Amino acid sequence: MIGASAYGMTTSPRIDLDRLLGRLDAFNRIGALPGGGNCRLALSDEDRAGRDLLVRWMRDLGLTVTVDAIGNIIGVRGGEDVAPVMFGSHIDSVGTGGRYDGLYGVLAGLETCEALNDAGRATRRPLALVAFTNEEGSRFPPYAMGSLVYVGGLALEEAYAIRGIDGATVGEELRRIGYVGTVRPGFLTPHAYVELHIEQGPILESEGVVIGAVEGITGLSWTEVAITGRAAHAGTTPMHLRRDAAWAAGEIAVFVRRLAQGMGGHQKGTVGRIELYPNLVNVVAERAVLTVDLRNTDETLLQDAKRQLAGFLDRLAAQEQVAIATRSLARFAPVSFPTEMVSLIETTARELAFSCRRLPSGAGHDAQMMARLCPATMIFVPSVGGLSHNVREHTEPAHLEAGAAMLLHSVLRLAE
Ligand code: HGY
Ligand code: MN
Ligand code: MN
Repeated sequence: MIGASAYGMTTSPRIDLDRLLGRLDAFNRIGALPGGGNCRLALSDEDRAGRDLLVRWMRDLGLTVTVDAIGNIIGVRGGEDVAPVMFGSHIDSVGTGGRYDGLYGVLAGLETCEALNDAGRATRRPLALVAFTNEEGSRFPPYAMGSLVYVGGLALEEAYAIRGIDGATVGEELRRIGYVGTVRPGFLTPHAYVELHIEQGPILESEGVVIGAVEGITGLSWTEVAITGRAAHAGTTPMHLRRDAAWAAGEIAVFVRRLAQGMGGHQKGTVGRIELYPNLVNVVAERAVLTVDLRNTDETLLQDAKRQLAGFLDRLAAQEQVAIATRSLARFAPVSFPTEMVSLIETTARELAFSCRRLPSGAGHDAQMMARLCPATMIFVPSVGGLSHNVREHTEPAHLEAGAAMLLHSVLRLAE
């Protein structure tokens, strides 16, 4: 086990890796995909089943469980009447989800509580383990919706009214799965927030480093682009007379890729969704709806990327004589975590004899929102091949154990 010397202490609480792996296996039977991986889209039946299991496990450990009005699940352990240390992540997944994105941070939090129970260890500050609603944002944008509502960045009624990609609203689905809590989101103001998560990128693995002390989270812009052209016959319509929405969508996907490659650095650009109408082999597409995901850790550069995209869409509309309408689905500035929180992770890693390096997060996380409410930071562990949002997502058990030990000891340090 990595950092075994750290466990020379006999009285301190210790992570039980088999118990953590057992919970990951049990939980990942919910929404399991035939070829491996998971699909637990936010507010789906699979999400409900996961929520029910988590609530049961929290109660089995003696946590006081609260569900707030946006469905965030918070289990509180002991402590005096002072601000709690909050930690956790999300249990919803993307459609081609792996076994660890979000879930690992929540179950390592549960393991942290059970390790403290086993050691009979009380803490001065209450421990608040949270699973935020709809972190992924794939079904209902924006991402990190539960934590955004929790910190007051999105009104509850606005969140309830958001219509997802399958036509249902957040409010309808939250009611349908029975997770509209009575408590106001934000009812607990944490002393600090720590989120353990897989890196989902290649850096830690490529450098052989076990722990990432996350300095901050990228800025992000999600835009829905609706293109209206003219349906026409694929065989009889001369090429110069076409108003081809599919062709315009393809041009945008190429532009976004080249924009990100041209800017370099931390700039990312992704066209993840394209829907065509009527989507038939012999009809020039009348409509296309696509999404553009732009990210940069530098807000000025992200604004520049957005400006370049807007200019390109204007030119394309004129050139192809199509109408192009855009709608913002999410827009968050980059966030830097307080130095003292990042240093806390580095100090804990040193004490546990884990290699550690600072790095930014290219993925969005609930910590980006919680940073508005209290001092926040994240702990990363390596992703094999840097792969995530892919059913083959994997992290080695020794690294899962290291991350959980980091969470346990970081939380303990903050709770005393
Ligand atoms: O999109 C993201 O970065 C996160 O996985 N929701
Ligand atoms: Mn995640
Ligand atoms: Mn994710």
